[in-house]
Amino acid sequence: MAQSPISMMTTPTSFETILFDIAEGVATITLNRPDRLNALTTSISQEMLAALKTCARDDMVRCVVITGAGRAFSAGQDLAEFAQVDDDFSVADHLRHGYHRLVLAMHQLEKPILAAVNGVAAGAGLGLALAADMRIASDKASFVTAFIGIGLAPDSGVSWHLQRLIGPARAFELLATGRKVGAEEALRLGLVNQVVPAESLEETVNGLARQLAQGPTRGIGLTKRTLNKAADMTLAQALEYEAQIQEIALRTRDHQEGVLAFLEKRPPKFEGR
Ligand code: LHQ
Repeated sequence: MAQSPISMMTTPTSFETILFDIAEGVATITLNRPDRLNALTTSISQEMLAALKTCARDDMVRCVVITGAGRAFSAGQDLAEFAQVDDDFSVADHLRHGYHRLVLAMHQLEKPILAAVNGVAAGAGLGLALAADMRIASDKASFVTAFIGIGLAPDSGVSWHLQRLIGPARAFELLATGRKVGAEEALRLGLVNQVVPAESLEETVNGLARQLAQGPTRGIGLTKRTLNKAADMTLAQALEYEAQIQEIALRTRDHQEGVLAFLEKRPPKFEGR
């Protein structure tokens, strides 16, 4: 099938539209087109995907933070880039080659992902925030589904994540009206885990990320896998799946260390193995 130039994915060798940094077990991906509110281009999607692959491969990475440079988290699809597509452009292929890979990479990464939502998250930018395992929002953050504003239905996993987080009726309201939700309302709805003053967002997220990065990474990854699977299972299936996963968790070094540390009345020193 013919691909539009904006749909073609190649692995970049250096990053131009994101910042990527690894320190103390925490990888931070910063969407970095602040003058465009970190609107998502093919380039930013490719670079994010490459960074997420590094996060999956590198055992030193034990927690991932995704955030935006400047005053926005991300305004979603770059509509200027989108306006330039040619006649044989397929939006479905664009989604498959870009956002699907990103959202699935986040979902499948068996390491915790925190979205530090520093400002507006709209459209596919909201999709990325929702695909994280937790969202810590600045009091200046806001959430806009945005799709309906340009006559579109949800994509980038928003239909799947949003109704699971806030329920189908609220998800419908936000998708059908495009109403902007502020940080405090997002907290009440269960869209975010925590709201903090803008000036302490970085410190709060880094503190939590470092705490998670010092945790039993395999156990956390298996927890994520179990929750993901349970979302589509019957109770009986989920019980059986938990039992199988526990067999794996029980064989990790960090489980042994956790029990030993408890018995020796000292804090555990988890190595992520
Ligand atoms: C932007 C954008 C933007 C380019 C602000 N693009 N420049 C998938 C597949 C295919 C097709 C379509 O979509 C999708 C998935 C999606 O993501 S659909 C949803 C796409 N996103 C939107 O429709 C959101 C559009 N933006 C807005 O509604 C507002 O900008 C928000 C609510 C995000 C922020 O509003 P303000 O804080 O008032 O900022 P602003 O509107 O003044 O924007 C600042 C600048 O950023 C401005 O440029 P300028 O040159 O005037 O300073 C905007 O044009 C630019 N910008 N979003 N998505």
